[in-house]
Amino acid sequence: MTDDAKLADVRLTELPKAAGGLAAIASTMRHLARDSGLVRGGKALLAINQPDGFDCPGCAWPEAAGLTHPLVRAPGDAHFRVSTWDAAIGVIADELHAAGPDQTALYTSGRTSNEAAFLYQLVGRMFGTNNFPDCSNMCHESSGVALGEQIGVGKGTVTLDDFAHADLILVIGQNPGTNHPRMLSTLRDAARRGATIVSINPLREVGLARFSHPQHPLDVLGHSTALATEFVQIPIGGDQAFFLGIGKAVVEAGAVDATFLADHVDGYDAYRAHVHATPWPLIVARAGVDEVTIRRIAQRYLTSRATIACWAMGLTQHKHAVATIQEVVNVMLLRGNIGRPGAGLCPVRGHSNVQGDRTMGIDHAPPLAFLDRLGETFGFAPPRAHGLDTAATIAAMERREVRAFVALGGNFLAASPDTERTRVALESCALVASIATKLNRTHLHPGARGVILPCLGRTERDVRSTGAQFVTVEDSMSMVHRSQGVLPPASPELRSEPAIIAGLARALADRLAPPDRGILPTPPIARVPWAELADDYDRIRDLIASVVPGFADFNTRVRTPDGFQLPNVGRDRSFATIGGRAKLAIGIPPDLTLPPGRLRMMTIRSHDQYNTTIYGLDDRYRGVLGERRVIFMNARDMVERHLVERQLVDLISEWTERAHGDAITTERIVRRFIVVPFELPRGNCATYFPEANPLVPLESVADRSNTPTSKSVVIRVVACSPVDA
Ligand SMILES: Nc1nc2c(c(=O)[nH]1)N[C@H]1C(S)=C(S)[C@@H](COP(=O)(O)OP(=O)(O)OC[C@H]3O[C@@H](n4cnc5c(=O)[nH]c(N)nc54)[C@H](O)[C@@H]3O)O[C@H]1N2
Ligand SMILES: Nc1nc2c(c(=O)[nH]1)N[C@H]1C(S)=C(S)[C@@H](COP(=O)(O)OP(=O)(O)OC[C@H]3O[C@@H](n4cnc5c(=O)[nH]c(N)nc54)[C@H](O)[C@@H]3O)O[C@H]1N2
Ligand SMILES: [Mo]
Repeated sequence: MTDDAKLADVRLTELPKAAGGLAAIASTMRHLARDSGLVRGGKALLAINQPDGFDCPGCAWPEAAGLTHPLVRAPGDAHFRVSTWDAAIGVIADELHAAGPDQTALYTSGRTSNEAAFLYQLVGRMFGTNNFPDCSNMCHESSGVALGEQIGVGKGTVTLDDFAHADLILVIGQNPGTNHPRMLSTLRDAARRGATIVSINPLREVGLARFSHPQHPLDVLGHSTALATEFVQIPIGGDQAFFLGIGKAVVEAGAVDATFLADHVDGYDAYRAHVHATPWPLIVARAGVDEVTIRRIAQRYLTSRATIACWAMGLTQHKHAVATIQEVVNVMLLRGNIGRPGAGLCPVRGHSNVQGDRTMGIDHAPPLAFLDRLGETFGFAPPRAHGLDTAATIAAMERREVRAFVALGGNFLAASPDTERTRVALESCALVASIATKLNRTHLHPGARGVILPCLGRTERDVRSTGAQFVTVEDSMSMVHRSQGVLPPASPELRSEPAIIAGLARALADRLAPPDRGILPTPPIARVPWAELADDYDRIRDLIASVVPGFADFNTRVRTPDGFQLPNVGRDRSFATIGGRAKLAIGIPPDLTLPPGRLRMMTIRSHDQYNTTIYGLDDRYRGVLGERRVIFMNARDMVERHLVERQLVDLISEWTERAHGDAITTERIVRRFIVVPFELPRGNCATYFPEANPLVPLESVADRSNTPTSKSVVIRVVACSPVDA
């Protein structure tokens, strides 16, 4: 390094030995105090996950309202102005009407309740579009595609109780210590009972090493439980080859469950031939894990009577994500580890209702059977052509083929890939409207018109003319239960999501069927009793019961203390939706060789953030305080590039596309990131989401699920010149 290259002022600390404990309580309380006022926050904390409380919105932090009136920005205005509800909703209805259904996109983030999601997809489809991009497209879409093909349902198959009976729990590409803290107590109980937990991850995440329970007095005083028995430090993207290797070892050992395969699974002969034909050296080279280790984990798997495989974004956000997840499913099918106690598949979801939103029809490629039932129930012909997902929506905006954009929650700009392009795409729209609990970056980059509608958060009481309402959500284990806010609303102006959507539906119906239309028949959208639905959510649930399978007697069953569980053709081993048999998949693992000098970058979460909402700049589990624009690098990769700890660097991603035989490379850059040495595999590096999103090329998506490859971006690291620094 040159003498005058500047070092950043960032504090790097020792990594803590355990996750949870007093520090975690202190941190949660700090955020509650800052967000909601300590009194509101304290009360909210007590009500989280109680039978009569609201569901933990993924990380137990209540939302701050921060918004109390509808806001509208007119064309040419520099600022938003306070508006009335009618006027603001009228602007959205006008713009949707002008753009038409094909040029409208309706985004959903995963906190939306079942009731709101159902109304939202209904109004969108009655308007005439399947353009329902959602956060799932960037999240577990790859899991949904992989599982849908292999077991006939795009969801996990385990229940919480299975964790009490598993011998082996694989935690693959997931950091529960930060992102699923409630899962840690489940893992701790499993570990105490003697279950083996194997973490497969490029990082030795502290939260998986040891855990002290914040509600357990002894734990808080410093006792902690060892969690992961074993840690496999896999390079980014090595999982497909790794699991092919496990499968090969199982087959070679003659340890498959032949009865289960014969009775329930298609494709074993082809699979066996495929693993025999794939040599160990190729598997080892592509997994980046040595054969001894692969065989050791395979041995653990062979001796386990019941195994659960959990995974999250470390598997879903790669070009080969679908094939990788299918290789995990293959391994599980080989020994019948699906649909029996203590065994199964567990894609661990993010947002509290992202799974339920999909069940309710938030889907750009909805099953035709769903559309048929929707059409029968509401007397209309839903559009059947596939709509746009998240990446396709941004590309369509760039081509001026999406003109009106409505977001039910979320932060589309900051969460999407290729931030700069997404910003320009949003700004090119005629309308960007958001229904939100708090302001975020997306709202600051509207199109010609911008509308922001403030809604009640999940923690707030929702009282309609028929009385206090509750909503429902579905968790990662397909349990449907109630969620009811306990706090007084931050402002009497706030409306609930179902009420806002019903209001939009009526305004749209007015435009599509003006009162002076003469003898023309009333269109279906004008025949739905939107106002009554918004006043009594039981009526929405009755409609859901008649459209969505598994929701019969919805209103009765959801009033039981724990709610109810949806049927699952994987768990019941019927595989009824795919002809009665599960499928083994054949895949060839990718060659991960990088061009000289390049690194493969994953974008990950820190402790003090919830997706695009950053609560603090510390990541105490990774020992970085006060700064998020950091790049974690292997020390030898640093030396090779003459970089030192805390040096300022620019990160440049490269994306090559082949068009008409020509290769065209585009570059994206983020400046002044800080180098932090970290124990990760050679050739790999990590940055934080969303700071590094400008580097993720819009076209770099997973095969078949179209999920942005946020965990696999090829970059080079360049020292900032002394002038920059
Ligand atoms: N506090 C908090 N909780 C959250 C969220 C939050 O932002 N903050 N977000 C919520 C949401 S929407 C989601 S989807 C979940 C996300 O939960 P996670 O999936 O745990 O989140 P990430 O930080 O993206 O971490 C992915 C993990 O995958 C590892 N990884 C990366 N690439 C690979 C790979 O190629 N192979 C393997 N085996 N591992 C890899 C990373 O090292 C990291 O440990 O969390 C939810 N909960
Ligand atoms: N590079 C990179 N990009 C990623 C990821 C990654 O790992 N790396 N992860 C991806 C993943 S897994 C996901 S899920 C997406 C997340 O994408 P989004 O879901 O779009 O993003 P969030 O940050 O969760 O959205 C937060 C906003 O939602 C609004 N909100 C919160 N609660 C409510 C509510 O109850 N109702 C309403 N109406 N609004 C509410 C608030 O305005 C808040 O600012 O990001 C994806 N992007
Ligand atoms: Mo997510």
